[in-house]
Amino acid sequence: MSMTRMPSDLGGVLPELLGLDHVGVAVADLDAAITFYRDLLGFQVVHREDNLDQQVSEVMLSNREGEPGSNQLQLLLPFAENAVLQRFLVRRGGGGLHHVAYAVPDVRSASRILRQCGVRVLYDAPRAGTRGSQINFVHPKDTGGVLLELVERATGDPHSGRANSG
Ligand code: V0V
Ligand code: CO
Repeated sequence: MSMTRMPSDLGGVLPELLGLDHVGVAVADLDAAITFYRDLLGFQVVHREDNLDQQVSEVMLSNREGEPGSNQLQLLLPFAENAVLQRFLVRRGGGGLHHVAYAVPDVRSASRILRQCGVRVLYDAPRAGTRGSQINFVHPKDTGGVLLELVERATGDPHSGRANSG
């Protein structure tokens, strides 16, 4: 970890962290992974999307379809030209835990606060994430080894706990 300022110096960081949004798992075979999580563990596929910006095919699964935004697992199959994720797959022997995503009400402000703490937030401006969300990432070398994603869910997203909680 290489934080230059600790949260206590700033009077508390991310007071409105909404909780876990999803866990991202990189896979080399999407169908095999879906079969495992759906048929063995009882997850349901709740969303599929090709994200051209991130160069991944994504499948979101959940085992609590009625509960908005909870217990989500994101399977990621990199496009062939996604060199970074392809490298990750090779290093992890064909797949592995890739990132943990947290929901925040405002990804710009969350990114700014984290940057003020000295951690590397990857994008200057948020980018397009799943289901119309806006996302940013914190470098795994600044989090203790886990790539951290920040997600601002789209307004009205039926899976958004915030939108549903009024
Ligand atoms: C790389 N490293 C990781 C890692 N990826 N460590 C933990 N978790 C990961 N996911 C480590 C790697 O083992 C090396 O450690 C070091 O970082 C440099 O590796 P690299 O192969 O040279 O990787 P980089 O630095 O080129 O790229 C790593 C970053 C890249 C994090 C910068 O993955 C990135 O830009 N990620 C953000 C975008 C993304 O991940 N998109 C896919 C999800 P050693 O060997 O030096 O110790 S898209 C998504 O979630 C969406 C759309 C959504 O949720 O809506
Ligand atoms: Co993600």
